[in-house]
Amino acid sequence: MSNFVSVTSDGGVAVVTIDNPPVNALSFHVREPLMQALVSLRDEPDVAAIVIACAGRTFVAGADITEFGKPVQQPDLRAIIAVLETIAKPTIAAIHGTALGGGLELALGCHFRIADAGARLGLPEVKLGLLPGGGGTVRLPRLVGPLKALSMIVSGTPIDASEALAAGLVDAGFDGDPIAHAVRFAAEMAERGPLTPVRDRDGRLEQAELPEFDRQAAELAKKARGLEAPIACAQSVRNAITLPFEAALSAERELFAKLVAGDQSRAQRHLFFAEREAAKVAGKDVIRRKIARVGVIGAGTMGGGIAMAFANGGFPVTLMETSREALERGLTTIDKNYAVSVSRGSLSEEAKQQRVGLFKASTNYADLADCDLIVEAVFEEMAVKKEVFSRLDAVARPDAILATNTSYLDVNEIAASTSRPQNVVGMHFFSPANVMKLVEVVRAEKAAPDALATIADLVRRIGKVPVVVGVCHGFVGNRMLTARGAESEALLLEGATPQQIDRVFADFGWPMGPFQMGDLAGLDIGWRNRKARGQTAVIADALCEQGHFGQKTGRGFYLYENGSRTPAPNPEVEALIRDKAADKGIAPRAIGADEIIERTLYPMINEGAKILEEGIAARASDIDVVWVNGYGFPVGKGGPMFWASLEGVDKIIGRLDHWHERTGKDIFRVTPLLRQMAASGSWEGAAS
Ligand code: 3H9
Repeated sequence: MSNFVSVTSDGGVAVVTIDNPPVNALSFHVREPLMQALVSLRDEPDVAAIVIACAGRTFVAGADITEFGKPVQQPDLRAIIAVLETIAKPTIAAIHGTALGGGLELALGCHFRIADAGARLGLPEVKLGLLPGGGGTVRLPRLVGPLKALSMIVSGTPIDASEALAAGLVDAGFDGDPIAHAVRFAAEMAERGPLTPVRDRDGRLEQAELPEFDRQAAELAKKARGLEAPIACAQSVRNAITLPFEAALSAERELFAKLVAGDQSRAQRHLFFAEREAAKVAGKDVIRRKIARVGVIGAGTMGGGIAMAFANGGFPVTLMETSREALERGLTTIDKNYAVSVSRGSLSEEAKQQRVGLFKASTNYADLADCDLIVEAVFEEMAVKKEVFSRLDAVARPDAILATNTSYLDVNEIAASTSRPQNVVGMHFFSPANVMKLVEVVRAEKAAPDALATIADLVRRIGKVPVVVGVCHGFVGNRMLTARGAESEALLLEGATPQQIDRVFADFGWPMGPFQMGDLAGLDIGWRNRKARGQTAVIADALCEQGHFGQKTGRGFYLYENGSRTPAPNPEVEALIRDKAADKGIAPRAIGADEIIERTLYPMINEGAKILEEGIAARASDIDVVWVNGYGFPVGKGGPMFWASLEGVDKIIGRLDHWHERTGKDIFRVTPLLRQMAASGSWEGAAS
C-alpha cells in the first residue's frame, strides 16, 4: 500500500510492516500509511489480530528527529496510538533490534509486546532534551510501575529483553523471525479472553507510594545540573500517578511542546547529529582495513585504560611493557578496575573473566607482529615516542596502523620517523580511557584515508566517539582548553578566588570548574608543560614549587583533608594570591560572573574559530562533539560553537574587542572567521 508500510495476511492475522531504513523512524511518510492501515484493519471483519513489525535491522527507533522544530504534519504519533487503542482485536508489537522513544510508545499502544532475545527497549528522549511525548510517560508506569518507569525515562537508558520481560514491559520473548513468532502469538491471543489496553491498566499506579517516588525524583533532579528535560520527565511520570489518564496525557503533550521548542533540546538534537556527522570519515566506498588484534604499548594509567577500552569492545589485546614489573603492575590495575565494576554490579564475573581473557601480556616488541593496530601510550616526550615508533617500524606488519596517543606532540614528526607515514595516525584518548567517550583521531599529513576511516569506524565500534582533527599543539580540545585557561591567573590576581570562578563554571553547567579540574588532574602536569615551553603561571607554579599538586598531595588550589576528595577553600592560596598581586602592584577588585565568562569562555570560542580557519577541525559541530564528550561542556548548551550562537556572536565579539582594547592581549584578538560568522550566521565555508 506504500513503500514504507505494507500489509500482509497470515491466516486471520494481519501483519503491518514498517520499512523506513535505516532505523524505521516514524517519519510523516510512515505515519500516514500506518494510520490508514490501522483504520482499515480495525474495521475488517476477516482480521482477527494485528501485528506491527519492522523490516530491516530494527523495530521503530523513535520519532523522526529531523522533523522536530518544524510544523507537525498530521497524523501525529499520538493520533495513531489513539486509533490503535480503539481496536477490539489483539494488537501485537513484534520487536527486534531496538524499540526506542516513539517506537516503544507505539508498542505501548498495542495490547501485547513480544521481543527478540537481543532486543533493547527504552525511552531515550531525555538525551535529546525531551520527554516521551507519545504517551510513554503515562503508559510505561502502568506496565512496569512508577519507580521503574521513572528510572528508565529519566536515565533514557534502554533495557534488554530479559529485563523488559521481568519488568512486565514485554509479554513474551522469542529468538528468531519476529513475524513468524508474532503471528503464532497473535493467533493464540485471538482465542483468549477480554483485552485491556495499557491505558486502562491502573493496578500498579494504585499501589504507588508517592513519598518514595518523590524522594527518588528529588535525587534524580539533583543530578540534572540545569537540564530541564529530566525534571519534566519526572513530573510527567508523577502526573501518571496523580491525574486521570487523559489529563496526564495532555499535561505530557504540553511539557513536550515546551521542551521541543527550547534551546536545550535544540542543543541536544544538534549534538545527536553532530556526533554522527563527525564519525563519517572518507566515503563508504573507501575500503576499511580489517582489525582483529590490537597492540598497546605502555601499561600505565593511559595504556591500561586504552587496552581496557579495546577489550571492552571485544578485541584481543597484546599489552606490551619494557619491564616485567611495569607489566605486572598494569595488569593488576586492570584486574582491579574490572573487579570494582563487578562489585558495583555493572559487570558480571563471567564478563570480567571474558575480558581479562582477551589480554596477552608481553615485554617483547616482536609479539606485536600479529597486531593490525598498535597504539603507543608511553611517556609524552618526542624522543621516547620516536624510539618506540622506530622499533615498531621494524616489527609491525606492513599494513598495520600505528597510532600515537599523544596529547600535544607533532604527529607528523612521529610519522616521519617511520618508513610508513601513510599508516601513522594519532589516537588521543581521554583519561580514564576505559570510560571517557572522546577520541581525537589525528589526521597526520601523510595518513592514508583508509587508515583514518578504519580508525574512526573502530572507535565507534568500541562505543566511543571519534572526531578527526588536524595536527597542531594540543589538537582541538587541549588547544581550546589552553585558551580557556589563559586568563585564569590574571582573574585571580585581579581579585577573583578559585572558588568563585569554579562556582561560575558550575552554574554554567560544567561538572567542575578549572581549578577543581586542575587539582584532580594534578597541577604538576601543567607545570611540566609550562616548563618545557618556557612559560610560567605565578600562582600554580608557586603551589607546585611547594609540592602541592592537587588531590594527590592533599593540597592544591583547594585543601583535601584526610584523603577527602571534596575540595575545601585553601586560606594559604588566598594569601598567596594576595601576596603575588601586591608584588605586581595589582589592587584587587570585585569581579562579576559575566567578566569571568567573557575572559574564559569567549577566548575559547575565538580559538575554536581559529581552529576552523586553519582547517584543524572540519566543522564547527566537530568542535562541539570534542568539548561535550571530552571536557564536560554542558550538553544543554550544545558545545562551545553552538553555544556561541545562543549567547550571540555579536555580543562575544563586542566583549572580546573591549578586553583586547583594555589589555592588549592576543587571546582577545578577534579572528576574522568570528566576524564573518556574526555577519553570515554560519560557520560554514571556514575550513579550506
Ligand atoms: C521521540 O521518539 C519522540 C517521541 O517520544 C514523541 C513524538 C511525539 N530520527 O545512530 P546511527 C539516523 S524522539 C531520524 O548511526 P546505529 C542517524 O542520524 C526519538 N534519524 O545507527 C543516522 O543517519 P545518517 C527517540 C535517525 O546503528 C542513521 O539513522 N529515539 C533517528 O549506531 C543511523 O543511525 C532516539 O533517540 C531518528 N529517531 O544506532 C533513538 N535515529 O546515517 C535515536 C537514527 O544519515 N537513535 N537516525 O548519519 C539511536 O539511538 C540510534 O540511531 C540507534 C541505531 C540505536 C537506533
